[in-house]
Amino acid sequence: MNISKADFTTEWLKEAHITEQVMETLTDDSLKTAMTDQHRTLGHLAWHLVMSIQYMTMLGLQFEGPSREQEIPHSAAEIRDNYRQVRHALLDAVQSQWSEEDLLATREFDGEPWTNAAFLHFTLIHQAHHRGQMTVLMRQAGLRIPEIYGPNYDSWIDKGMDPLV
Ligand code: NI
Repeated sequence: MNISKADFTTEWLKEAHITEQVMETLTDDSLKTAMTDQHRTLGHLAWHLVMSIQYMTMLGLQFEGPSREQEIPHSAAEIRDNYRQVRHALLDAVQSQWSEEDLLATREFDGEPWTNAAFLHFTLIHQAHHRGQMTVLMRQAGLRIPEIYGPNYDSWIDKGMDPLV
């Protein structure tokens, strides 16, 4: 999907804000939570969202972020701070370094032609996908989930309503 800079900016500001709220809810202890020993931990998923933004530098965008070699932090605050930095850095880089024509530049990815705009769209969808995985693990870890796209169990309880099931 070819989105414009304005579309990306609007969506990214909303989506990254939600992700930041999710990151702010993480605790150090919760980072070890996983479905099984074979699956990614909550900390791993959170760090994956930081790094998948950082990987956009492979498309020629230049911005600061953690190095690929850096180990997954054991501190929820460190993951959150890195996310906060890199989510703003990506948007600044897109706005200042890419023209609308640059968004239509194509490169091969996995045997298919992808525009830079399609990578931006993917970044939005990919983040929502892993954020959904995170909220399940966060519930397992006993954390309260912030509202994502609307009220959830805890917010219904707060309002004295029966949670929808
Ligand atoms: Ni992924």
